[in-house]
Amino acid sequence: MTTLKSSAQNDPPFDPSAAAELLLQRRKILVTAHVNPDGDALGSLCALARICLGLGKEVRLVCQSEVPDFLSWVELPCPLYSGYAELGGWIPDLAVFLDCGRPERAGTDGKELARGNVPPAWGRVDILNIDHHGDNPRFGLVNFVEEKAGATAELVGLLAERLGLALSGPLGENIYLGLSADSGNFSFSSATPNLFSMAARIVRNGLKVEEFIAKSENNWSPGRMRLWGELLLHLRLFAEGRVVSVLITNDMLARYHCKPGDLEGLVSFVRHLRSVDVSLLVRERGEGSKISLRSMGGARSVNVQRVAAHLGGGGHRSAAAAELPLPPAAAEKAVLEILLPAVEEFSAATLDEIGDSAL
Ligand SMILES: [Mn+2]
Repeated sequence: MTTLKSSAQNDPPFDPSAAAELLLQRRKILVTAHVNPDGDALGSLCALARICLGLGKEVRLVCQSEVPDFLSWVELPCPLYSGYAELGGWIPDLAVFLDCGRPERAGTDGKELARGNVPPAWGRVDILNIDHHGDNPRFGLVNFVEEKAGATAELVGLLAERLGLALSGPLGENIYLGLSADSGNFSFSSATPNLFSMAARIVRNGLKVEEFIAKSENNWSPGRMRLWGELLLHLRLFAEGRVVSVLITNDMLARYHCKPGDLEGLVSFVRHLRSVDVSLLVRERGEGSKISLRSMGGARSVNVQRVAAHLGGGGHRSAAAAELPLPPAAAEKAVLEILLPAVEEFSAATLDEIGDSAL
């Protein structure tokens, strides 16, 4: 007899009950997500607002940066504020942090709130922390933090269902956005059976996949396409092609009338190269640079979270980022100094493994 087993099937189910209970107890809910929101952050943000509104709560959405162009098609359920100062006399009795591996990912307001520094009239504001970053320091009163969740939206979806809300209509679409964004359109190792079955429930509830892709993916500007063309033309390979690096300056963005959001997906795209174990994107930002790293995913991948952590950043095993106070070329050099030995080490370890299993 053959027994089929997979680690994913054996994962314990994620339990949203403590998060659901806390949400039910509170009335005025502030919901925030990380700066420079991606599909998971914005999808989770909108979904959580819809959950709160569905429960008859008052809700305010706060994100310290604008909705990027590539997500401008997402319909917000209520206004999005850029900071607590804009909330006027409105005082929350709960703050929900979404997709924030650290409180400061929500910007300065989020960082101060987590430290207990809030406007004097507010008093104490408890935090519900919903996230899937392994290095999340569990800064909430309730922490619904599951590293094995493929997206924060997966956790928000479970929370909605626990509260009796079906994942359909705009709520279903918001969750689907988060699931597809963080799983690379269902292609990374984060595309787990649980994530697929939630996506299937949403499709069963009426989401039209083709229409979703038409508005979420097939919406590039000519400038964005040409920018990618130039960047791909000049990508560089290191460690016998196991590392690919793309460097972007503000001048290049300006030349093609592009914004940083137009780079969304590029760091994953260059992994299409056959030889590549890790992709690196270095982008000029302010006085310094933002670096993003992706590895192939899975248990046998290079752990880029560790590389990012060396540089003061964080993230997941196969997707991580950091900010460096260096111009792009110097930032790339600093990353490669840590990354290349890690890739060499990984190759040696993998060869050992293959050698062992061949015996
Ligand atoms: Mn996420």
